[in-house]
Amino acid sequence: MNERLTITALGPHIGAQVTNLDLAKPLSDGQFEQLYHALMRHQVLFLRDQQITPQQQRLLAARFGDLHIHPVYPHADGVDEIIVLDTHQDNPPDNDNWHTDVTFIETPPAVAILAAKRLPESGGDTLWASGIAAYNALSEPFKSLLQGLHAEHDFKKSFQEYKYRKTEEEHQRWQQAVAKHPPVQHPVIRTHPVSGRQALFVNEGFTTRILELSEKESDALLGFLFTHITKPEFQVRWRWQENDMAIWDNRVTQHYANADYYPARRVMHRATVLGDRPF
Ligand SMILES: O=C(O)CCC(=O)C(=O)O
Ligand SMILES: [Fe+2]
Repeated sequence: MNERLTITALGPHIGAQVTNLDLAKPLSDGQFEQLYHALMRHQVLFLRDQQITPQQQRLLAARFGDLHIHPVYPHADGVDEIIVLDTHQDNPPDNDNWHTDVTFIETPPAVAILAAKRLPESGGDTLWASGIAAYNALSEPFKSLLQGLHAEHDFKKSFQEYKYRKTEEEHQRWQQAVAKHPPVQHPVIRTHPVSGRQALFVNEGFTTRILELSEKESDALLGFLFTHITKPEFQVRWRWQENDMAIWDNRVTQHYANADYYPARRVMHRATVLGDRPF
């Protein structure tokens, strides 16, 4: 059996397409190793024509580590670890901001796996940015300034109360999630635990302030960094087809889900693999 994956880079900094792999079947150790290696190098991988059930997606994700169960997003029937992002007229998209998933916990996800189940006629692309490329593009004095700094990440910055008031039950779930998720602190620059590469690790979705700076300094610096990450040079943009999958290294990337298709419907399934404490 030919087990070699075909990996085609989509740009010099971030993104690659993988062919010759069926993610619905259990991967051999050799296939998994190649996939993981490609993920470390390219940070986000794309695969077309993947017919995968929530159960199979959970099994695939579990190869990468322990899975996260999201505190507020709904999940697939009987599969708590698979988030269903079903956006339509009455449930507007809310990932149209640059963010790294779940940085509001002490051990933010290492990897996330997204499957496109139902797409609008056009639009709904997703963009990923490399925190490694963004960091590398900074000047040396600026890198030195950032090295010693820590930032606060807060669940409430993206999951705002007004969005969770449709029913009493929904509001209670939100309140419990807030109580369970006080703000956490992470370094502004993190070191990838496997590749050793350094990456910018603040994101507009969850990062509220830099702890060692005055409020005005923090606002100015975060404002610059949030803009810096949006440079197209650091990015890859994926135009989805149904049954596409994306796998990203959530330790060193951010992403933005374009909401241009609203109010049309779009359904995605996500599995989220826990990581370790950033350093
Ligand atoms: O819907 C998308 O394309 C991405 C949504 C998102 O931010 C996520 O799955 O983490
Ligand atoms: Fe996300």
